[in-house]
Amino acid sequence: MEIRLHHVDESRSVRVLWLLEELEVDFELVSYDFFDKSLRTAEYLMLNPAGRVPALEIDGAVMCESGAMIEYLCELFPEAGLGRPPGDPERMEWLDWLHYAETIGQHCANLTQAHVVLYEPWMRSSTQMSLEARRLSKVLERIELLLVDGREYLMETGFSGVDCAVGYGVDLARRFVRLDELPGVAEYLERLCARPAFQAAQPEADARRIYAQDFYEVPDA
Ligand SMILES: N[C@@H](CCC(=O)N[C@@H](CS)C(=O)NCC(=O)O)C(=O)O
Repeated sequence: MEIRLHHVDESRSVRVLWLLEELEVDFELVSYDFFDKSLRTAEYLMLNPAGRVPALEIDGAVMCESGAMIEYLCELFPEAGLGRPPGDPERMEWLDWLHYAETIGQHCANLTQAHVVLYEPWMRSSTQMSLEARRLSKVLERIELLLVDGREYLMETGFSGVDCAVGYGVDLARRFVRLDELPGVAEYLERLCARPAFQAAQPEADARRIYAQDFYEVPDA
């Protein structure tokens, strides 16, 4: 089987790169720069007409949604035990968290646009940035509530593909929201960061990053 992942460091394609590392399968990685318009070339738009990452090729067929990629890859490699297939008691919960990753993702994307892309103060609104940060913090509370009883990962039975989806969002959210008041989330993130597959999905030391800062304060807030 030929698997090729089209990827930008620190973008949503990290979810899929991390999962592929967890699955320990062979794949080819094609990297792009977030800022240089390489996602807008005719060649890339043939793969994903929306000009977004990730794009995932599996034996020549292309997928363009990271959540669907996670579900599909977990089904392709069931022996890894990272999915919760139909009939599994955790199936409903697993799917719910898989899609919740985009509830986190939308706020992270809005905050990234405001702090990183709209770099001139006149382009952005601190009211909107502050609101987005508060909404992101609220969304993380759902994870805090789940982990409060000592659960280590989102599924009670252990680490799974949804931790790659949601965990990527938590790792990004910490750049916009202080985790001091979400100790369960902070510990969850530490647990995820310690995983070799998570580390393998991080940028090389000299890579051009989307995020130059560890934390982004809301200006004039
Ligand atoms: N729902 C999609 C969102 C993909 C997406 O928006 N990716 C962003 C990076 S996180 C992107 O490619 N942005 C580049 C652009 O908009 O030009 C997914 O989860 O795969």
